[in-house]
Amino acid sequence: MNLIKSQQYFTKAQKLMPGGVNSPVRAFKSVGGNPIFMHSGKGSKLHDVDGNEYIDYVGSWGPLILGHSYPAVVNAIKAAADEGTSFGTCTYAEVKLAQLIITAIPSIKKIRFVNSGTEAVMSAIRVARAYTGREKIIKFDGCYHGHYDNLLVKAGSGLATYGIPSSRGISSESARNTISLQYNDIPAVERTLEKQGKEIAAIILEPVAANMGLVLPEKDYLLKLSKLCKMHKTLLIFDEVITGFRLCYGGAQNIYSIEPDLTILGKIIGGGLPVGAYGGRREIMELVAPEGDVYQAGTLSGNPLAMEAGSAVLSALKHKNYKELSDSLDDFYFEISDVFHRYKQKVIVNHIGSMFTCFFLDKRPRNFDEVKKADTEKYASFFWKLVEHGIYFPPSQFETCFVSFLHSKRDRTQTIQSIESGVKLAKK
Ligand code: KE4
Repeated sequence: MNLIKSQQYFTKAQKLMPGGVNSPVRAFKSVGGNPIFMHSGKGSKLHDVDGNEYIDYVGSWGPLILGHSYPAVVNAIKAAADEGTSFGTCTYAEVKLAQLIITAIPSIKKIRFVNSGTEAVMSAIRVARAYTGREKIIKFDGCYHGHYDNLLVKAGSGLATYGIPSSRGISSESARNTISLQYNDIPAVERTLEKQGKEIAAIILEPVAANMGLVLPEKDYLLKLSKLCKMHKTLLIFDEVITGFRLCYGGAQNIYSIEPDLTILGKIIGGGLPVGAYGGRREIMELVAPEGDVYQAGTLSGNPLAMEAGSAVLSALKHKNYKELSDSLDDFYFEISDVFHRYKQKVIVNHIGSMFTCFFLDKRPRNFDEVKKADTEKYASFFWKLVEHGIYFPPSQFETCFVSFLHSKRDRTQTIQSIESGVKLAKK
């Protein structure tokens, strides 16, 4: 397979940027080899700089539920750009996107746009501390909420990929206020709230965990968390940066019928442009400056191109049939599992809607400790066999695959065939 240009570009990139990348998980370190440089995307396909084509299951790590270069999104960005790229003023584009999101997610009464999920998480934690007058935060091992100092503790995504529980450079002060517990372990939350409830401002989690690979909440887990938060006057923050508009036209909260106090959004609501957002109960969000005295600001927050891209995505998603997509994928996930089963490969396929992970494990993982037992070497070999067959999975066992509305039945058939070819090779 010709990856010459990617290798040349990576050699140059490594001289210019740390690890040659602008985000660690792109560096392919956990799967070995050099990262593939992509040149363009169309629908479900990616094209690299050497002319190879791939069926893409990364989707820019979640934003591209409508696939690459979705015409309505591209046209919205072009039209907005023709009017100017940024004004540093109010624009109607922000109002439009805010209205679409607030109509789709009832728990969000007011919303603030920022430029990344990390920025949204930082700001939500700040306003939660201001609202409760408390400092401590509960998070969960393997959940990832961006590279915010306070939450880079036993985090997932790139930290899990590199097996680093935290990060250097984090002050002991900022980590001191963070308690990280096992996901899906209600008794641990009960014990912690019993002991320290009066100090805990918020519990933050991914309602469906996607940064340790895909791990689903167990029955009533989210409901029990919500009840415990109410009992201890601790705020419940759903980080829906991935799940927002991924599993339905709204948040995972709409599916599980839970109303968190605050919600974090990103990825899909920006259609591939840099956007994050936090929002929730009116009395909490009204603490945010300039209405209140919790300061948060951003030069490019609410950028018109990103706002118009987001509105184009949500306007298109309003008419998409999420259930049909999910139902059409049940056979796909079954066939993937069946291939591994037929070749006696110990692989568990966790899936929900258009999200899935192939864990090289023999038991369905419920939390980060169990996920960490996955055979990352086998995953790495599997990843490269798929690349050779024109299939692009995440370059990490601890990330989630995403299917778009643009992936065709033919794409799925080709993927199954490629997985079977790869597994057959692995058996030799
Ligand atoms: P950003 O700051 O990267 O926009 O968002 C941080 C974030 C917050 N919350 C959740 C649930 C997230 O998944 C993320 C970022 N996701 C990772 C991929 N799993 C970003 C990929 C990367 O770091 O390059």
